[in-house]
Amino acid sequence: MAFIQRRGLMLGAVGLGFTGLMRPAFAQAPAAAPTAAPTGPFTLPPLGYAFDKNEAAIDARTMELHHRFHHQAYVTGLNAAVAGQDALARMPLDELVTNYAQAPEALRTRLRNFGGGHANHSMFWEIMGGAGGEPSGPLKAAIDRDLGGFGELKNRFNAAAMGVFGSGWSFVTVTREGRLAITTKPNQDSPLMDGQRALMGNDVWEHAYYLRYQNRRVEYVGKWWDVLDWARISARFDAAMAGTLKV
Ligand code: MN3
Repeated sequence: MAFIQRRGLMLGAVGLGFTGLMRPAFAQAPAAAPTAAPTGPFTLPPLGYAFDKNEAAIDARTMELHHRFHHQAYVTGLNAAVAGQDALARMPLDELVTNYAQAPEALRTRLRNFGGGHANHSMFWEIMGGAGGEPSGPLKAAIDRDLGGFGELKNRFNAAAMGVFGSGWSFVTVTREGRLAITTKPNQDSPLMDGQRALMGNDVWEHAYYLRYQNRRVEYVGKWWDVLDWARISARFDAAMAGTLKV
């Protein structure tokens, strides 16, 4: 009987809400509802150059769509995945991607796809915006030592990129032992997931090249070298060897 009385009081209180007494609280409800997508902790990094800077290989419209919408979608998805997960939300991106398999099972696929996508694209923008050419200094020496020289690197990297079935990436990685290696990954998987660092990589999802090249991935893969920034890639190599390269 006491329960019924209490329930009656509660129903009465709800009823009052619609008559005006509780209107302030009722009016605030929509703002508190979990409908707005979280805007952090991860954010879209600025491109660092104009959309037409890579015109020699990638048209400005593709660059804009790819950066503003495709990459943003990975950031948005990652923020939604870590919402309410304080330990995950505090992790730096490289640690989150490296350790995604230890996360709660219900989150793993989203951390893998969105976290990997955020890391891969952040690297991708950084290494472009240049004028191609060839590496020099310690990076050139490492390429000569581990990959048989720059010409051989290009041949092997391009063959790897052409061998990606469907969507994925081709990478030059820095292994745990500090050696360079060429590898591919499906979807948005990252070399971080193998305990390696991505020195450089090419996105061979169709969204990266379809407007200009349609199905001709081989032309895109060949042209891509003309917009690489070897100063930045060299800086990434130095950071990887110093243990400070993140994504
Ligand atoms: Mn992409």
